[in-house]
Amino acid sequence: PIIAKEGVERTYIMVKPDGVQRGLIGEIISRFERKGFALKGLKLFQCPTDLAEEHYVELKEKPFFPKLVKYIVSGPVVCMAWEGPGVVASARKLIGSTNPLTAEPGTIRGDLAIAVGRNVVHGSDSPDNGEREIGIFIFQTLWFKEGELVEWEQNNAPWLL
Ligand code: RTP
Ligand code: MG
Repeated sequence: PIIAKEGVERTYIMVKPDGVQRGLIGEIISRFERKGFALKGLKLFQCPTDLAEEHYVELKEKPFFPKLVKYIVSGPVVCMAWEGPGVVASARKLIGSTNPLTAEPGTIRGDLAIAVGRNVVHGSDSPDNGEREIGIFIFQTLWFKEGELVEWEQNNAPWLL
C-alpha cells in the first residue's frame, strides 16, 4: 500500500485539463520544484468520470458539481504527489485562492488564470485529504496505484531542511 511514513506530509497536486492544454505543465511543476518540495509521483492521465466524482465527493451537492466533473475529465491531467514539511498549506498558498480573479499576483492562479471554472491546478485542502487523494486506502485508491510512487532521497535535501 502507498502509505506515507510517520510524520511525513504529502499533498496531491494536479494540473487540470486547461493547464495541460495551455502548455502550463512545466511552469506549474517548476513552482513546486523551486520551492523545495520533493516529488514522489508524476503521471499524465485521462481521468474517468467515476474517479473525478470520488475526488470531489465533498462537493457533490454543489450546483456546479456536474460542470466541475465534466471539466476534470475533458482532457488529460498531470497527477503529482509532493512531500515536505507543511506541504499541504504551503502548496495552497502557492496555488492561490479558488477564484483566479481574486487570487494574489505571484500565485499560480493569480498569475495564470481568470475563471473559477478554469483555474488550472488542484491542491489538497488538508493532510488527511492529501492521503485520501494520493491513495492511503488499500482496497480503494484514488489517483495513484501501487508501484506508481517512487521512494527516493533528493541529494539537495540537506541544503533545504
Ligand atoms: P481544488 O479543490 O480544485 O484545488 O480547488 P479549491 O480547493 O480551491 O476549491 P473547491 O472549493 O475545492 O472547489 C473545487 C473546484 O470547483 C470549481 N468551483 N467552481 N462557484 C463555482 O462555479 C465554483 N466553485 C468552485 C473550481 O474549479 C474549484 O477549483
Ligand atoms: Mg478543494
